[in-house]
Amino acid sequence: MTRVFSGIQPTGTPHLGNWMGAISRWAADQQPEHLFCVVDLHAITVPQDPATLREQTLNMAAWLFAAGLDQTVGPIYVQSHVTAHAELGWLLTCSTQYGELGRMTQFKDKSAGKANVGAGLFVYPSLMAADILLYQAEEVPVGDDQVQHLELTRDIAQRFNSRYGEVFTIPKAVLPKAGARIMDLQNVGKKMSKSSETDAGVIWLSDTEKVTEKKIKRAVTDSDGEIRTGEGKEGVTNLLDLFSAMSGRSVDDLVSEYNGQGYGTFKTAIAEATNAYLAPARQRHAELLADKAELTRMLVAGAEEAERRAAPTLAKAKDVLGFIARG
Ligand code: ATP
Ligand code: LTN
Repeated sequence: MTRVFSGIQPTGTPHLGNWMGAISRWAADQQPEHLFCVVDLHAITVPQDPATLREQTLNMAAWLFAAGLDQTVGPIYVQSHVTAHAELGWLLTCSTQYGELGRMTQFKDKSAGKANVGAGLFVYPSLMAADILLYQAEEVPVGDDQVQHLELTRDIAQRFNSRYGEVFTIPKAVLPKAGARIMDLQNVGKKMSKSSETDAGVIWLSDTEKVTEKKIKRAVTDSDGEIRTGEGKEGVTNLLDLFSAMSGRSVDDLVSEYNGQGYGTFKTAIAEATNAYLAPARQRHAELLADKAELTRMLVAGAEEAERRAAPTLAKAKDVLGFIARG
């Protein structure tokens, strides 16, 4: 049984990229050794309104359960409920080099042009390393934007192990075959992102069916009318990737069915497939959010189990660093 950990930030509502690259895949093969976390400590690396953060954390947790993740199979929880994350995060920050953090593209993107950049945004990857290493995770299912953070996590773990002894398992990123990087429907040069400026390019899981359809029909393509991948076909390729991830059919299979039918027919088929695909989760999400006390209770149960699993590694890391045991 492979140990798995992954996390998602409660910043904004999730979109189809998060769903394809992360949430739906986590649910597809959930096992008892898998942990999934709403990483609220990571969210505060950029300013957050407290009431909004509280609401979005529950909202994101509800999407995880709506995807089919089951608290009775393995822990689903909120990062700030398990203090070991912050504690190991600090220990690992002290084993991470300034130069390594400065090279992270996510940091460069999120700090570019900002006058006040919090130190938390800079040390974000050390906390992410702690999330993963705390549970001796072997695999981390993520979209491809997180591969660089995973490489750094491996370097931090290897450095710590060679200096203090074998404490951490060296994890690896696992990317989905389709949907690892869904692009913005209006700006195909950028990944679909919670922090996108153009609402029209992002399909929010919370969008109505009508809005979903409209956004797909307006997705940027090109003028040659051919449904295939290749140079200059970024918009169509993105739609094919999305369709493939949702339907489980190969891109080649979709090309042979739809090429020659025109973009209108192709987009209508994708819009219908998307709405049909998301319908059960959208419904379940609304039901879960209607009982916030129950949702919170489920998350606390997940946190208690996660805490139990995290304790031995945290204790070992503190011991090898030379901290005096409390007895
Ligand atoms: P933000 O814009 O706030 O950085 P985000 O949209 O990148 O948010 P995250 O919370 O950083 O979302 O990512 C959660 C998970 O979703 C990660 O595993 C990430 O790799 C994946 N993911 C994010 N965007 C995409 C995308 N466009 N396609 C596929 N996977 C994605
Ligand atoms: N950095 C990730 C979110 C994240 C994460 C993690 C993902 C925080 N900790 C641990 C996997 C494992 C993001 O921005 N998507």
